[in-house]
Amino acid sequence: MTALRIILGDRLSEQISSLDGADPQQDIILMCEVTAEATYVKHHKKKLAFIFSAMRHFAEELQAKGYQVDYIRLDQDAPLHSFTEAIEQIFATHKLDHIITTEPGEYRVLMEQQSWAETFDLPVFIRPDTRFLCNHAEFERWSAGRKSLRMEYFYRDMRKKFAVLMEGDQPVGGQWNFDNENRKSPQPSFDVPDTYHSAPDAVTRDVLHLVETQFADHMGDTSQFHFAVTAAQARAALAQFIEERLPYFGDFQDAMIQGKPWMYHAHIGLYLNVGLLLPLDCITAAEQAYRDQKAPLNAVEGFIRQILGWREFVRGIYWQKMPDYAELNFFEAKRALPAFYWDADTKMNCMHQSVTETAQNAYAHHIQRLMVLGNFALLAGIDPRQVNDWFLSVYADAFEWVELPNVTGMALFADGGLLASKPYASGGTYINKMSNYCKGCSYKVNQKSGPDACPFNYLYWDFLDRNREKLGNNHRVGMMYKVYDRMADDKKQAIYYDSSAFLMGLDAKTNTG
Ligand code: DLZ
Ligand code: SF4
Repeated sequence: MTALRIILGDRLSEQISSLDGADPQQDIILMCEVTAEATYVKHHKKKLAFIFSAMRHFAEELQAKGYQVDYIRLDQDAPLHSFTEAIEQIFATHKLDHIITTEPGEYRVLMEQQSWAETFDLPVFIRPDTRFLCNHAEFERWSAGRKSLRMEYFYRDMRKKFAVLMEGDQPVGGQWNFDNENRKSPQPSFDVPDTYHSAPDAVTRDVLHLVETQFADHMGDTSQFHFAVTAAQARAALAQFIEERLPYFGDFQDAMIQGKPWMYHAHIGLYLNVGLLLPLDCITAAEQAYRDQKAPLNAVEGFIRQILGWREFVRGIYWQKMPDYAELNFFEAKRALPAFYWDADTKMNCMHQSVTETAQNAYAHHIQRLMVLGNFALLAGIDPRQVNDWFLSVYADAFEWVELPNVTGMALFADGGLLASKPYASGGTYINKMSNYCKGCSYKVNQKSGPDACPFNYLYWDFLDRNREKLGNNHRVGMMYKVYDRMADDKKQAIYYDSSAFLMGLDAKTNTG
């Protein structure tokens, strides 16, 4: 029995289930670069280069181990459009009995995989993605009968299940979560270590050329490409993070400093999400650093929570709630995404810096994404579909299973509170506390109204006022309504007028802030 084994661009691990039991002599492994995947949203150039280069390196590694890999490139004479077309091409030259693949990271692709049995009249085996630490059945069991789903309880169960940071049945340090220690303000004088750099080799240089020629109108450029593109390099990137940045990761997790895009974050999400790193390897390395007294508990716990808790949790929600989840729009937000999400042309310095760094690096750290870029979209009432497409295309680590719940659920509260207990809305004060952006801004963060006032300030109150019907009963927001209701009428009016003028300006694209 000869199998066609399919490996998609975000499943680049020898542990991937579609390779289980593979016969290197007989089976054909198919990997394909296809235009549909590169363009269904216009992925950032560095993201495309990262995925294609990592795919080509992985194919070479499999070939060196004796596997027969049929690798379809986009820079061949007639590039292929879709996965289905690529399979058709293989069947034209090979006699194969069945197809084996691993479930994808997107509902859209799962639908495509499920159509293959009929299209090709063959058995198709879609195996579970065993790289994740919580499978679908376990997540169903955990979530069954719960009124609301909160990551914290899920995370505690995962800590116990994998005996991570545990002393017997108790959490190390007597607390599950040290987030309250993780909000220190930034010091611009910090000498933040640089992120991992790997020089592009011949394979990567080919891919960079391909991306520049075939995807010239996508965001970003390909200069100074430095991502890891093999598992060995990704492990080096992880080791560098653990050694140089993990000790400070917790304290300054929410800090933003102008001109320092990488801060003390790990920048390994892209490697985890395509399979160059495995979750337990990252968790074990961080825990070891704590046990060796090389990093404090608040940093290590915070990092582990992202991988063992949040990452698994959002994936569970995604598969449980799709396809409806992609359509949710709790606030009925309809505004078009402003052009400055692409060209950074805005006077709001926090937005300008975050978009500029996104364009340069296909990366922004979580608090820029959440508190600046996501928060603005929430306050301004931008259509969740457009916000999701933007986040999905511009970040190298973004695949729909992780991007959609983070944006729709966490940043936009467009699921009405399934994922978060209240909208993550904030005015300029919090951005000012956690960054030095406001110092270089044309707007004044301390001004609440008038042409120079920080737009986040009035938009925050206007957002609450606009959505009272939907949020008024949320007891975590109730306090803020009390503050608003106590404001003098002229203050309320100023909020309304400033917000209306600003939002009309956004719509007219004359005043983009
Ligand atoms: C994101 C992406 C891109 C840009 N290109 C490819 C590709 O050419 N070939 C491929 O196999 N996968 C690619 N991917 C990832 C897919 O779009 C999709 O996110 C995953 O296959 C879902 O598991
Ligand atoms: Fe952003 Fe407002 Fe600060 Fe300007 S003043 S950087 S718009 S928070």
